Amino acid sequence: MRGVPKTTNSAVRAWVEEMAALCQPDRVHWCDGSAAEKEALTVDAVAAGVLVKLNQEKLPGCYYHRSKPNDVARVEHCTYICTETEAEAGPTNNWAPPREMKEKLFGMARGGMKGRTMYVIPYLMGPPGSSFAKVGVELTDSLYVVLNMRMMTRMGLVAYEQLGDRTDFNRGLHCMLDVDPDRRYIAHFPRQNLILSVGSAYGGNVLLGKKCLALRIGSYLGRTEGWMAEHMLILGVESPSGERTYVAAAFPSACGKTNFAMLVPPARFKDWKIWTVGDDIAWMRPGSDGRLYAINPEAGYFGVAPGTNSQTNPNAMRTIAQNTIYTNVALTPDLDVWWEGKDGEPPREAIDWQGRPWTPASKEKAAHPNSRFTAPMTNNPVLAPEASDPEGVPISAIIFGGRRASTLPLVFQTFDWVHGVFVGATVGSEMTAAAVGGLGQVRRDPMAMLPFCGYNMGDYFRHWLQMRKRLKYPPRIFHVNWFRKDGDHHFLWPGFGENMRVLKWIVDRCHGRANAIETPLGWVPGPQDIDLEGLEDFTAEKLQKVLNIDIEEWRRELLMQEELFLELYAFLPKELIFQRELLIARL
Ligand code: OXD
Ligand code: MN
Repeated sequence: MRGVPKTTNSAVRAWVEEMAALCQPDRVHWCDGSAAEKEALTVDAVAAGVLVKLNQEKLPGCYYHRSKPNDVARVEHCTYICTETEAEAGPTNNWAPPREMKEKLFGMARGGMKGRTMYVIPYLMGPPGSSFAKVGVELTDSLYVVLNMRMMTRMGLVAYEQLGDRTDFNRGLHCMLDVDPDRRYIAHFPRQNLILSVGSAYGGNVLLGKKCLALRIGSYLGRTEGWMAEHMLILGVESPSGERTYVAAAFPSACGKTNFAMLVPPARFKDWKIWTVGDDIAWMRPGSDGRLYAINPEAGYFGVAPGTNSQTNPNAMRTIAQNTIYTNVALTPDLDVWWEGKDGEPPREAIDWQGRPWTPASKEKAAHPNSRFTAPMTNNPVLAPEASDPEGVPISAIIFGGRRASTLPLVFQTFDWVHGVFVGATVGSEMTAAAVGGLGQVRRDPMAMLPFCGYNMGDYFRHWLQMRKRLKYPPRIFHVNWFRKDGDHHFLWPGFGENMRVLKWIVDRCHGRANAIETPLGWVPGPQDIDLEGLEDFTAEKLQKVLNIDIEEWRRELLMQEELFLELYAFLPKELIFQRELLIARL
């Protein structure tokens, strides 16, 4: 049965027909995105055991999901960029010839939905009516995907309205198959605007609007169309006088983008306000006034649960108190959820993320370190109304950052755009649980895009350099490190809401009203330039430590950076090699 098409767009209909003939589902369900549909599909998901209804008194509208233990994070080793040539994908991506990969994955999908339903998910990335926005159609056999995509994107008929009778939508096919890690592929075909995902049912591998379209395919389209798709949060800083300054920040996965995007200023800054535009992805393009404008293409948050509590992120706790899907956290006997680092005492007993009995005496964690919440952005009490502005917001500052126990100071400002691109290109970070493998090792993660750049990283740097020519008022570029530690492995900087102190310096620098000291790395705040009032136990000496630049550590850092540069050498813009020389000379 083919279901009733919810669009007259013949290219969409043809794509669904073709894929249904291939995958042979028993039914085709054309999603419309309505509230009634959500209700009905949620009932189906509970009946099928895909979702567990949580305690509705404590968590109204909330549900729980466990993925297979072999399927809990993004899988970079199974992620492919299938450009026409290997050089176009570049040395940091897995590549396979498009025809070969399509044959293989369509072969795997053949008959793969027998006995199942194929859901047709039309979705819009970006505000309706925005010239930034892109349409995708994801075909999936997972109800979990439908219900998550409904929060993470503007899903439903709105997407067909934006598309009209054009044919340039992203085609996405997702088949769970038997969720076998040996038969798992996330393949991107940028030239064809096509994504094929098989063998997974988890987050970034299967919610195709997010990493696959908004970043990998998006970055490729951005280069050809003259815009940028970046792994960045977007926030608005409102000063006591009502001035709003917008900032975009790129930190690698699970390094606190969601926390930063929802920051609650400490008492000292009570007249300041932070507004969230987005927490993970920014699409940016030059505006007619010469500034860089950004939208958040998403409509929800797929955030890391462990460590989220009313101290670290009170706005996230409010956001996920209703209408949220929790994945791979622990389940308590009264159908509440728990994770390491949640408020209060651990439950006396629980079911862990693998479905096994758990108590505080258990050796293993109750929640998977990469367990997640999915919530609509409209739940966020500090959602910026501009998040739905089709024009986006003008960006004054771009911030790069990583998780670094040493070497990188709390904050510095780069000398100019080209220097900023060099600093972004050399971002290093200790790996987290968001991707499989390598936990804790420092790896280079240029612009936090290493797992998400849909083409050659060297060309991506070149694109960044070229964007400067199209901007009359380029954003200032900064680098931050909230994670520096002392000799006893204690964090030197308190982080979270206190990051407001650093953010204020950044904003003031953008408006030309804060001082700084020139160092070999860039401009660094002097001892008086970060407001420490009300920050207990934080001395000027500690500030000096967290801002310190140690020349010996930097010599080692330069050698570590060399690793990436050697890998990319054949493709690197010479401006970056020159920036490296300049840094060596300054050091
Ligand atoms: C994410 C990630 O889920 O970066 O946002 O892994
Ligand atoms: Mn991310």
